Amino acid sequence: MKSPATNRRVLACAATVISAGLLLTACGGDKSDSKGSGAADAKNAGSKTTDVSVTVSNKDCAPTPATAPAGPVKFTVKNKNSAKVTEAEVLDGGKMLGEKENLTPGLSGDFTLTLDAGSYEVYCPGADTDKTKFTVTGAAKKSWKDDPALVTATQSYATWITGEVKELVSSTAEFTAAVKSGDMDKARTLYGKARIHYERVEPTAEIWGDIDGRIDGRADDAATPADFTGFHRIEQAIWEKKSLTGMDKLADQLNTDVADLYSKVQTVEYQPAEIANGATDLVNEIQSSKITGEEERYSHIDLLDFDGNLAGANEAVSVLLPVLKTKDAALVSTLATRYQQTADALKKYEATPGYESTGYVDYSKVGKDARRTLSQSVDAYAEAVSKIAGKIA
Ligand SMILES: [Cu+2]
Repeated sequence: MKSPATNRRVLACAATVISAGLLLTACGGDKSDSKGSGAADAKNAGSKTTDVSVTVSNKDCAPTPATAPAGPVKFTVKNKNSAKVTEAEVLDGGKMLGEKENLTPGLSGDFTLTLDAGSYEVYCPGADTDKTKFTVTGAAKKSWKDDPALVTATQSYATWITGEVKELVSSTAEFTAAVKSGDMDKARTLYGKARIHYERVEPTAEIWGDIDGRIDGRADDAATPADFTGFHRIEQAIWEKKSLTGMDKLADQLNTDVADLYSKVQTVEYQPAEIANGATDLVNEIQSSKITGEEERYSHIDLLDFDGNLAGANEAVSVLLPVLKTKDAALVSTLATRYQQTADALKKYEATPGYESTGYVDYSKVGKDARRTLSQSVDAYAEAVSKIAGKIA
């Protein structure tokens, strides 16, 4: 089950992006397996959408109908009266392609996926029968793998992600060593050095459900105080409680969790539309949890996270540019302009060495109007980034 931390973030995105439910997903190691596209993409723009309804209940979440022809499938999820089953996800071999969540009794919502022939599952955590098979029939479509430029794009993205997570592992080791030795000053400046690597790759970490919650969850997401772990738990100890007592175990667990992430990212194969959706997620992250100051509420190093999210989005966009140029040159130039405007807006807050050596000022000192200006440039960039997935698939 996904972490509440992730739930809240996805919910925060839902207002701004249609593809909010589409986290960056990955298909397994089987190279011959071409099914499972995570995005409502352009290649099927002409084909008819199949409507599938899913009612979540304490008992199950069986889809009706249980089969669909390959192409766009719109899942409408309803919760009539279940207090404990409030979401439904579509899984491909255990990996989530799309979802609708936070459906309290009486609520409904939908998401659309373009699905290739194959066997999927509709999953509703908490129900007696929590998984029901969903079959997509028809021939497998022409694959993006036939386009060498897209293959190159996905490979360079994978290489970049792996490199970032490797640095996450080493910078987290340095940070947690300072925490365990009780060196408060060192811990304060090493915190951001590790955080930025996580913020660059966050949508990838979200592929594996609760790993993101363990590493990056917030106090208000945790079901019990013991469930509040990871970076933000230690952040709270440093900046709010001003004591590192009891942090040893949490530091060890954080190292284990980022090492786990590192071993997982080395097995991922990305799809082009998913890289594009990951970029959208990152830009929306800036809007929903950095501009608000929500994420780094104790340390106020939000501008560094902003930098990380923006760099992660820009990397995802960059690997797709060679292909995008051949499809929509105007969008490419809009992206470049709006990225630059966002980067320039952030640059205004650069400082050397900066607050807690982050290279930026203390975000709690950035006023309301200034935050609004930042938010406007992020919004414009997000709007352009959200168009990429439909162009490259
Ligand atoms: Cu985060």
